[in-house]
Amino acid sequence: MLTFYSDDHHLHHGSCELIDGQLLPCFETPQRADHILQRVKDRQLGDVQAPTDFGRAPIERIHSAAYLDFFHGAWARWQAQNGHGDLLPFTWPARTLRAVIPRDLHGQLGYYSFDGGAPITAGTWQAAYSAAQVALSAQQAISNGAHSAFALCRPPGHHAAGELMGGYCYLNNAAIAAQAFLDQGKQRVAILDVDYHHGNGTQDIFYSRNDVLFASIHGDPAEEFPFFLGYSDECGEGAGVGCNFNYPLAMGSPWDVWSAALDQACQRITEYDADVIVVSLGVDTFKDDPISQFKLDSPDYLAIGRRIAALGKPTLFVMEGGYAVEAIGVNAVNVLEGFEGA
Ligand code: SP5
Ligand code: ZN
Repeated sequence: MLTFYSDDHHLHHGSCELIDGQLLPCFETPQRADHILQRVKDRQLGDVQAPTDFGRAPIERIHSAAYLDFFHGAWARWQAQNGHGDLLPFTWPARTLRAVIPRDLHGQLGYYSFDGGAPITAGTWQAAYSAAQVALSAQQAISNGAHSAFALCRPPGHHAAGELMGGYCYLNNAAIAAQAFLDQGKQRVAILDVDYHHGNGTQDIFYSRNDVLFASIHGDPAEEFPFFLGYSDECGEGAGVGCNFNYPLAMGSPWDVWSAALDQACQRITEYDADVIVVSLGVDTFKDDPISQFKLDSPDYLAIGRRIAALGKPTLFVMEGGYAVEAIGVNAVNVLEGFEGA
């Protein structure tokens, strides 16, 4: 399997995130992608290629120009104010407030974000832009005939909506790639999100459409981030009714419970008869993940790959979460090796 990867991810290295009432060192670190790349090489999964630059147009199919302009320019504005440290939002237009766009930098940051977990640093835009190009390049490889490809994206993307960053995510790499498949002539794309957290951004982007099916297995949002989306009664709206499937699972869920949900999600994808599958590949379902509460073990990831392969469709794997850094390479690459029948 071809892997696409850019060193630009090192340009994004946030200091802290707001978590459990504290500013803690970011769990989402450059070492994550470094470990995955090392494992890809150790296992000789296949060639590793740098991305092609497809420009901003395919990103604008998912994110508004206003959002991208804000994100692109935020760091320079912060420096012009002699700001210290990373940019982190602290006020959001929650219920009872107005969704106006203020003039102030932090006002706009609150408008375009939903949590205090996605710091903007000097290199965040470039890292996120390159991650989107990594996803688009892997998408292109499949368009050109490959049966599968791995987009080793960092920062991740599935929490980012059209005009919203949060949950370590800025640009929705999986959604950008899915839209590119459609723009190049595919009729139906299925996105299977196996990250521990609900892919609220991806769900929102495609919620009223029937050309993208979204299926997500995740910690029950009644008890887990992102709390405000990802419940089982969210089935899509308008033309998208019947194209959104959430499988929220209890804290502590083990492999047998998780894999039963995977079977259900895969059954829906089979019924949908997608032309191509995009997997939002988070491995924060691992038993030793520092911020998550499922109990999957390393061999289980081989079984995930085999189950996805049984769908028999061209498949694009897009890296999302996973914070047990020592195991992240083994777990992520196990999915890919399981898919390839290793
Ligand atoms: C891409 C991705 O996986 N983003 C996840 C963002 C999660 N942010 C909130 C995490 C809250 C964890 N709370 C438990 C802390 C344990 N001390
Ligand atoms: Zn996650």
